[in-house]
Amino acid sequence: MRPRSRATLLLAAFLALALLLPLGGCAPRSAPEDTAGDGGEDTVLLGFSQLGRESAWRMGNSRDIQEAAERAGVQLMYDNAQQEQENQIKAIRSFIAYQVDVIAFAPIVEQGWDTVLTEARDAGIPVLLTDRFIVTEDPSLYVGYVGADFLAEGRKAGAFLVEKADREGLEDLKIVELSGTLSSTPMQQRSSGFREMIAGDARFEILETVSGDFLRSKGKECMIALLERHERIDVLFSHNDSMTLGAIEAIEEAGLRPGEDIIIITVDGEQAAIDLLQEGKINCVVECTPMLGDIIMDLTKKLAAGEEIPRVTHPEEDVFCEFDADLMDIPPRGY
Ligand code: GYE
Repeated sequence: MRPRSRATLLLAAFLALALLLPLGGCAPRSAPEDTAGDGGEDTVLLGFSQLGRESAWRMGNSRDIQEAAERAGVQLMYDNAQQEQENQIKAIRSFIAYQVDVIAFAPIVEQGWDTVLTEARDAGIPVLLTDRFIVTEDPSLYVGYVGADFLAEGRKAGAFLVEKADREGLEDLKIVELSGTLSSTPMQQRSSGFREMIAGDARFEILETVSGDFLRSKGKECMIALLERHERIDVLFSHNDSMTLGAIEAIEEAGLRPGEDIIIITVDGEQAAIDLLQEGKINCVVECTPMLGDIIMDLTKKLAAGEEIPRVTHPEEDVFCEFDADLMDIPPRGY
């Protein structure tokens, strides 16, 4: 049996005290309901492997998961893999050895998980994918996925560009794409969704796609190289805000005006990107929320209780762009 968390003990003490103290009425009081939902049970132990610290999105996601675990009274074993798949595999193995109730992880890439996930399944520990997908021939290696719909995000980015071209009568737009980590789900699906929306439309041409690995520093480096290689760039589609922030530095250092000389479309919605959207330096921000913690804790508790969970859970996500009437009223993003 695992030790109860402090929150559970405090709640139990509070309930015991509440039962002993009369609240003023004359009728005998019945026992209060267990509103926390975890009274009397063992604390649920969740092993979570985060992939790294590459972006503000990721930092926000890590913080949100840790805070949500506390709120939910879930005991969290947290490991950060510093951008290495090998470290994630090690962390998952240690969660298995520790016999956690549930394992969740954000897979850095899609391939290469079968062996370790088979070990988890053999140990009877349910595995929840968060944030990114894996590719496997054995779908029983994970019980569900919680995270964004990346294909939809790519489509929203493409739809914005089509709308911009329609509204302003733009033609012959030369596009460069800064992609995320190769072989990661958001990189592949954001690309596909975007291409789907502009396919067959002669107004658009993708000149080149380069990977900036979701990093601000690489976003800048790549943009410098792209500006050197291409005489004219009209549109930048960047797979995350961190790379976009780096690219904007490069664009400004080259004497160009982001948002005007180059249309900028980005994904995530971190505060710094929203600020630049409001300043006119970014034209469209497709939201991808890192706030997955509460959903993860909810699903974790269900799995620990042996309940079924949906195979796929997507959070609700928005798009913010220069055409929005309420552009200046976007609430603080928290990441
Ligand atoms: O867009 C990016 C990152 O997997 C959705 O990873 C995530 C992406 C996010 O670091 O900023």
